[in-house]
Amino acid sequence: MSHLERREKERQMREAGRLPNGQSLTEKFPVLTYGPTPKFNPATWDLRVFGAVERERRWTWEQFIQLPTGQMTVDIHCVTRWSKFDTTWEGVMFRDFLRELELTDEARFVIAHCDYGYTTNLTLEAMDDDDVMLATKYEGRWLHEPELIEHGGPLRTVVPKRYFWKSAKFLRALEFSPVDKPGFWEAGAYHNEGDPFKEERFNRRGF
Ligand SMILES: Nc1nc2c(c(=O)[nH]1)N[C@H]1C(S)=C(S)[C@@H](COP(=O)(O)O)O[C@H]1N2
Ligand SMILES: [Mo]
Repeated sequence: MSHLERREKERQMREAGRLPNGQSLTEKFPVLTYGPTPKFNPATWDLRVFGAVERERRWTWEQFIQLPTGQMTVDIHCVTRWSKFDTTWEGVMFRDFLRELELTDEARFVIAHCDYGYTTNLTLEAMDDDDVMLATKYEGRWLHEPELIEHGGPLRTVVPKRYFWKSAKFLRALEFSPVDKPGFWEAGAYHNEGDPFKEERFNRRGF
């Protein structure tokens, strides 16, 4: 895509309400990970659910991939100012996953816990949306394949209505919490909500 073509596409997407202010279009898929990429071992991998639930739960890889899956094509927006349109993901829709659980009345926040300690927080309200997914595939290919594993294999959340740092790669546990727990970036300079269309990039500490 030439420079002029890109500018034209950005103009169209902004007019269509799909390109937030301060973002520009990328055709690449940059990798942004703080720290190393974990190795995936299907024999030992698990996904845990704990906190404000009637019963703590655990899925092995074999069990997790038995869950019903869905597909979605969405735009993603990174706070480092790139946006990528029409990315296709497959996995367990978060709303379907919630039906597997029994939350207590206290559950108000969802904290995603990843390998190597990365965390990110969102309200249950933001997570309980029809475009939030626990994704195992990108563009039809497993995220744990070597070419894609840096993008969060074998499992990541995808939360299209928030900046992409809130889409947790290498997901290993979901904590339902009565109180908010600012995550890895949110505890620093990043905004707690991170809505790209409101340009919620930084909090008061980061301006
Ligand atoms: N576990 C984990 N998840 C993470 C990150 C990380 O460092 N560790 N980085 C976040 C950030 S800042 C972004 S922009 C996206 C990048 O996803 P990508 O590498 O697939 O583009 O993942 C998010 N999820
Ligand atoms: Mo990011």
